[in-house]
Amino acid sequence: MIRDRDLLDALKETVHRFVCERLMPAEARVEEENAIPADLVDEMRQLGLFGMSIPEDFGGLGLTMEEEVIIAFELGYTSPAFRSVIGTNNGIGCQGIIVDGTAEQKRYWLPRMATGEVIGSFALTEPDVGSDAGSVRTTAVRDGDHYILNGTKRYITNAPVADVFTVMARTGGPGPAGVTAFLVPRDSSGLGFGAIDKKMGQRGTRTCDVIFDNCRVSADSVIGGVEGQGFKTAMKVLNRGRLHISAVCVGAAQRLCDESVNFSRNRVQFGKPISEHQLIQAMLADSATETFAGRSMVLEAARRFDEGERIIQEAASCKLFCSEMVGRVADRAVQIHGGAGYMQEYPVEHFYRDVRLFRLYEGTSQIQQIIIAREMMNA
Ligand code: COS
Repeated sequence: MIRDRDLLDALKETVHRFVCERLMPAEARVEEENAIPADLVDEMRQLGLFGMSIPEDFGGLGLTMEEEVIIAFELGYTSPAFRSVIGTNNGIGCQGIIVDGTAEQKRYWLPRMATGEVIGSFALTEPDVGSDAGSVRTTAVRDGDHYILNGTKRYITNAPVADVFTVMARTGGPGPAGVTAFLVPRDSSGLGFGAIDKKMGQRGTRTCDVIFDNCRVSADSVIGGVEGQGFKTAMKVLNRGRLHISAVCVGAAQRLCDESVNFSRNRVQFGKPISEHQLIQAMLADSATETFAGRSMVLEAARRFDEGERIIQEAASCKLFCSEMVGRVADRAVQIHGGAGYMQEYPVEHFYRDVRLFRLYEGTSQIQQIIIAREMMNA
């Protein structure tokens, strides 16, 4: 749902200019330094990007899902690490509070998350729990007005800088019904962090273990105030997150198409630009077609999400198709660049590594297939 086309176009144009003029020129530096320059993070704050999907009542831009994916197409056009800085605040790091939080939790956390003063993070994955999210082993035991948490969360995006964590921990019996979601502030006693992970790509985005060693949080940090709802909260957060990630994949695919067209126009072989060779054109055409398909399905699913439809299957289909699609597009982009595509001076080299993550996080491609098939059987 688009509430005001002119306003959205203005925001899209502002983000487009910011991406082209400020973020793209900094991509090589981010690769080199494995960090996002602080002045760019400040500019993202000023543009309101930390609060894109936080409701206006709490100081955010309150974008609908359709509006959000249109902006995510733009953000996906540059290194995914830039989007990741704001990603957890708009997505998995704050959506638990938005969808299931108490009025007090929303009032306390969301306004500061919307400005980027507070960074949120989402802690579900564990050393022995990834795809089987209902089996979390981190425990939370009630102790008077508090809970005591013990366990380890793994590969947690933005954990090194986050101020508050949405943590799924076990308060009850086995399986999804025994999982409760907590809001754990960084300064909680007994909260520790592992070394920063050394990743294949997405340099500039930091992940690490989050370790709970008799970590003490107040009882009112249970999201929604009810035990046993944490798995469902996580699933609702992921339904939305999967649409957002799909849009980022489309943005990256568009960039890879544009880089490929640009390179192939300038690279001369056999006496003419390689863009005039039909085997190169075939690769360009396949990439453009798949990008268009991804864009169309994400827009359609986002529209239906805004209309209140159950889009579990569609969100999983978007995540499956778009994350696999951008992998194919990145592969072709490297192929079109030839040996140059393997060199770090061309952006396709880091995109090739960066986009690999999209098929893994917020549910692997195989998990999306399972979700899609289950929804088909249950229809
Ligand atoms: N949206 C809303 N509710 C959902 C849901 C979704 N996508 N998926 C499951 N639920 C609900 C179910 O309806 C069920 O509710 P009831 O108890 O009222 O019937 C409850 O949650 C338990 O669901 P289910 O029995 O399907 O749980 P499973 O353990 O079988 O779930 C999957 C399996 C694969 C769906 C789940 O573990 C999953 O999504 N795993 C991937 C996790 C992931 O993305 N990890 C990445 C790390 S986070 S960056």
